[in-house]
Amino acid sequence: MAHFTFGWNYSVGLVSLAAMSAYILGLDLGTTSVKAVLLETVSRTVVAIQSLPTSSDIIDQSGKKAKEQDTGRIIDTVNRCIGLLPRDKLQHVSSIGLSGQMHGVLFWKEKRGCDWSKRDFFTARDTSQLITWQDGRCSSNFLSSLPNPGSHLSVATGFGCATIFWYMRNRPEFLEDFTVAGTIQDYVVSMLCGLDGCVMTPQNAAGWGYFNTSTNQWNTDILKGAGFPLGLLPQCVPSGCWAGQTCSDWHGIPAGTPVGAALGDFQCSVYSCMSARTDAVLNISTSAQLTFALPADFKPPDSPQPASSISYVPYFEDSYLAVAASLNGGNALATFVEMLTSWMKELGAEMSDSCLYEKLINCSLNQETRELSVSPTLLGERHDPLCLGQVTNISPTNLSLGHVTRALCRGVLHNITSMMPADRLQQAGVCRIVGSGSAIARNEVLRQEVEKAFPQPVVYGQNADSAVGVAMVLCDLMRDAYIIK
Ligand SMILES: *[C@@H]1O[C@H](CO)[C@@H](O)[C@H](O)[C@H]1NC(C)=O
Ligand SMILES: *[C@@H]1O[C@H](CO)[C@@H](O)[C@H](O)[C@H]1NC(C)=O
Ligand SMILES: *[C@@H]1O[C@H](CO)[C@@H](O)[C@H](O)[C@H]1NC(C)=O
Ligand SMILES: *[C@@H]1O[C@H](CO)[C@@H](O)[C@H](O)[C@H]1NC(C)=O
Ligand SMILES: CC(=O)N[C@H]1CO[C@H](CO)[C@@H](O)[C@@H]1O
Repeated sequence: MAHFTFGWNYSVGLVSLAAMSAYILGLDLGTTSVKAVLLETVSRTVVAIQSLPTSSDIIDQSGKKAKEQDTGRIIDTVNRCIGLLPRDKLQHVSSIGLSGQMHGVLFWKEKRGCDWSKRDFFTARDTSQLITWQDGRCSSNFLSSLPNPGSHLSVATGFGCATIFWYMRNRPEFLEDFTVAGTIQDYVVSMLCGLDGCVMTPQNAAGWGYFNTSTNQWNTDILKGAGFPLGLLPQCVPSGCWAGQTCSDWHGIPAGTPVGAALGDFQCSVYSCMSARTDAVLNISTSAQLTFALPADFKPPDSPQPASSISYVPYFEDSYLAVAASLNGGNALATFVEMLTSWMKELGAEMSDSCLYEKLINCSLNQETRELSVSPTLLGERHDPLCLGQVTNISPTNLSLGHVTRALCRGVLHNITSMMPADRLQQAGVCRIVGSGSAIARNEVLRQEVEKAFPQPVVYGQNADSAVGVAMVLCDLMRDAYIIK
């Protein structure tokens, strides 16, 4: 296997970068869609962007809460998406970076996992379906029967190693058909480079469970003791290194183009909008996440901390991101709008969701309310699904639409800051909050609440985007302007 690490004196990409005005192809394989971007290396700007839904979900007929996606359809979508990018630019792609949905696992056969015979694009062959991070087959009883991981991250249903354990115990014959396993983004890297096996970065490996991020090694002793098929574990390589070079022309991208080992979609999304180490990223779309980079000497705890609302995921080099992830974000506001729309329908006064949304923002923009309190945990809590949303401190004078909308937006912010308090950010040296995500972009009341919730200045800029992020990582590595160094 060709394997080049990024060194400061030696970089494959740099040679071709100097030779021509070049682009980096960033590709993100998400849960519902594929996105491809071309980043111009000199200006570090996005010059083309395409995204297509994968429509690859497989309906579960087992009644066992399986969540699988059709690998062939995902690969087909990747090819169609790349095919929509301008061909003249694809011919000048100097490197390719991939990120994608984490935790999931897909199996294939060594050397046989794809077919390049239809020149220019490959089709999946001899692979399993992708068992995604949303797979629910591992019950809590099943998970508690597994050995304790030698990792600071606990193992959950939908995590690659848990899924492999599930097959090992429930359908061992299924595993016999395969010799290699990886995430969907690792699979695409293997195929593009014609690798025999699979290489995986700590960003993706940590999401499978049973991976020690201090040593960057799988928990082989623990897994071996439990009879786990160790041969399916990918080879671990550093985040931000090459996996190999393309073994064939691909939509005009010349054979021999370097391909980075696949990264995690979350880390790349953070990378796309965290422009200084002292930034924290607050991302509110359907759900909400608040993230900052820990100092270089940070060491994660030596065992899983299931009660903690903050988790530590590997970033680049030996650094970590602290992450608070809440289930509650734009979905709480969307539910409120849907509720009002349906009430109005019942009352015989119809209005579109978008018009209603605008009016809600208008009427709460200058509305203050301190007493009325909304706890928007509509989906329950991860550890307590029955603890649902609440509205408290209702008084007759605080019940206008403006009051309620304002209180709801404040509740969304209160929820995420209760998981990662503003003090904690200050202690960590965070100087600025970068606001991102569709809910923040469209809702000025939410932005006002963000600005009230943090003493640091808030900026709204580049939206968090994994495909852009993975291209930026390669661009910065080649220019030696790697932020994390
Ligand atoms: C990771 O491995 C090192 C070296 O064996 C060990 O000291 C450490 O406790 C392990 N970390 C976890 C979280 O188990
Ligand atoms: C922002 O939210 C989107 C959608 O939920 C998610 O895919 C992405 O990873 C998030 N990024 C960050 C930096 O939190
Ligand atoms: C915030 O939401 C999370 C669920 O995502 C829940 O676990 C937590 O308890 C909530 N906190 C507050 C104060 O609402
Ligand atoms: C919102 O307020 C602005 C200015 O006060 C007004 O021009 C606009 O029509 C309002 N929008 C709605 C949907 O009421
Ligand atoms: C902002 C606002 O109207 N606050 C009122 C909410 O209700 C309490 C109790 O009735 C009042 O004291 C506040 O003035």
